[in-house]
Amino acid sequence: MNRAPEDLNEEHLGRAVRKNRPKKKPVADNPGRPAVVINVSVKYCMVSQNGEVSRVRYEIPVAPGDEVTIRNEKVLEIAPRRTTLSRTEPSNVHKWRVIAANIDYLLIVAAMANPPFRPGLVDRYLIAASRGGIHPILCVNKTDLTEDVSAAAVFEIPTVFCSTVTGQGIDQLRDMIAGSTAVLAGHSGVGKSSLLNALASEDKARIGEVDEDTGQGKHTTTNSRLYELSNGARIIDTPGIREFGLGKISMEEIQAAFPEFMDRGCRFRDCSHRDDPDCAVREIGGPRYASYLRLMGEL
Ligand SMILES: Nc1nc2c(ncn2[C@@H]2O[C@H](COP(=O)(O)OP(=O)(O)OP(=O)(O)O)[C@@H](O)[C@H]2O)c(=O)[nH]1
Ligand SMILES: [Mg+2]
Ligand SMILES: [Zn+2]
Repeated sequence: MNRAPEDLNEEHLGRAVRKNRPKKKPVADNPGRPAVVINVSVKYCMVSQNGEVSRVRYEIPVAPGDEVTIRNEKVLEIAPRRTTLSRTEPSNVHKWRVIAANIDYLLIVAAMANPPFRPGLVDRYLIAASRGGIHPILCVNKTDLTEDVSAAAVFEIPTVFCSTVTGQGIDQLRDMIAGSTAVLAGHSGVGKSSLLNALASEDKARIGEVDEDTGQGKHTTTNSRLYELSNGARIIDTPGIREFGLGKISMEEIQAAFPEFMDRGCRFRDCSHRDDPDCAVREIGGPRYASYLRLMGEL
């Protein structure tokens, strides 16, 4: 009977072969310890093991939310990522950056005023969420500043109207993400860190103030960081951005982002909703249609 070489056991190997075999690495002695990445800087990252935070080196690129194994104060390996939120670098559209890993919810934070609402960014986050397998939740913050939230009520995704001033929506949002990992994303100044502070109110003593004071009376987040809440939620606060680079977008991705256009009764089933005749979507128009045209313009 022929045996594959790996079937051969010790008795089948000559003495010389046995002697020259590489020594076993002492892996069994120190298998490493599991941890979650909370914050990344050059060469080093902060990791948490059941709330105990330490600083370790890494060579394989890591992102907040990564489940890693640590050995000898170094990241040994990263577990396969369940989900990722990624975008292209502002300076290089071919270079991808993983913003966060293993996230369940993308909290797209927007304000109706100060700064003004920009639907284009929400559209882009929705495509990123769909690509990354993450559930989006639109958080319309600063509702204390304006009564009219109609511009934000057009998205067919779970939406929470909230205010860190009046406390509106905070309990609802906390319940929605309990036991999950969520990432706060949006323009600078919309209130991401304020929402984190409000959501983490019970953990304040442990977490401390989230913001970093820039010394100019302004608190701007400069580095993403994961926070562990007592309700089991993990929240990643990220710096505000102007643009969200998506790389190349496909027609299918855009159409999937506008499910409400499916059954509007266009003459053609494969209507592009641009210049096809008898297009009901074009006829109805509105802010979602404007969003659609904006994204189609990028194809
Ligand atoms: N009126 C009002 N102001 C708010 C609310 N939430 C936050 N703010 C204020 O908005 C400003 C920006 O809030 P931040 O939480 O720092 O915003 P951010 O999204 O984390 O900003 P970056 O870190 O720069 O991305 C601060 O002055 C907050 O006090 C709110 O619900 N209502
Ligand atoms: Mg912030
Ligand atoms: Zn159409």
